[in-house]
Amino acid sequence: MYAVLAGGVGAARFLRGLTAIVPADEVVAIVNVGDDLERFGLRVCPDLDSITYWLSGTVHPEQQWGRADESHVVATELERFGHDPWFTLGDRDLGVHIHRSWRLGQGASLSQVAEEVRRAFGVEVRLIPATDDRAETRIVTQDGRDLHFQEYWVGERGAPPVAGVHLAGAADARPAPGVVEALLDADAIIIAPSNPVVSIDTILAIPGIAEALRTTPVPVVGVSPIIGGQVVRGMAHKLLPAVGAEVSAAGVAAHYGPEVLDGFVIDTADADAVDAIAALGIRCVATDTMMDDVEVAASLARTCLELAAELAG
Ligand code: FO1
Repeated sequence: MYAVLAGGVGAARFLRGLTAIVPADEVVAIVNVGDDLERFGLRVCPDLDSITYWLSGTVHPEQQWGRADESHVVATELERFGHDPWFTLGDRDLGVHIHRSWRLGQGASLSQVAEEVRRAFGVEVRLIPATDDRAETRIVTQDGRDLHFQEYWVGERGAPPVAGVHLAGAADARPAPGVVEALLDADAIIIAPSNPVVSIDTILAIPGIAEALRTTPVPVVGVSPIIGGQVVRGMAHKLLPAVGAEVSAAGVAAHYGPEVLDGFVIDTADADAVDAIAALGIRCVATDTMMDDVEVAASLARTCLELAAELAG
């Protein structure tokens, strides 16, 4: 069994590669829920939904989030009442949010609903939210505002300079059922090339998860989300400095640290960082990490599993 700490798009691409080389039903993704938000009384889970849509082949190919063949009839009707369409919810996407919110209203847990949704989409990878409790990524801007992640990223296009990031509610949150067990029983644990601050740190901030990673005998291999010193997608380059981390492959390895990481896979463009990362006590390998297609993602996944096997040996 393979456990993958996952955010959104980068994790989805990696999981497509991993499930090309190992049986999908041997893969468990522990998914960030810090991006989640309530909209019109509905619970929206961007990272769980992005991975579900990617792995079921229903993701919007250009946006890389939301659904392909989407329409926005409901969103347009909502504008009739003066609702600002700052966060677009398509009609097909709303189907998931309505079902999820209805089930949560019946008392189901988020992990129970995540299991129903991924099965309904024919996704064989088990998707477990990092926590069933409320934990919300907040961005503190340098001008003193405390914004929900989506208000910062979508509402303000990620423009405001960032002073800090925190996961509101983390102190009272518990790992969802199956999370710690997966981290202790896996053959390998992979930290996907997701945003280190708002996708991975927000998983590690749930009490018990970072501790499980530090104490598990299972090898933990991370994948750098930085290629050639640049982020592949998103805003990690704006958030890493806010948490005191350098925007580089070595900076991310140091940010996770040798307590968590046993190995780190970086891109060949950053191969000059291999020695610096090894000096941290983290075994480092350079390979092609730009997952433009499933073949590269599969090759990257294979490199991760080979490194994990070497570390286990
Ligand atoms: N991203 C945008 O840039 N604009 C949107 O209106 C938007 C809506 C949206 C709705 C559902 C969903 O699951 C994701 C959505 N996203 C949107 C992407 C979202 O901000 C990101 O997927 C993650 O939260 C960050 O990786």
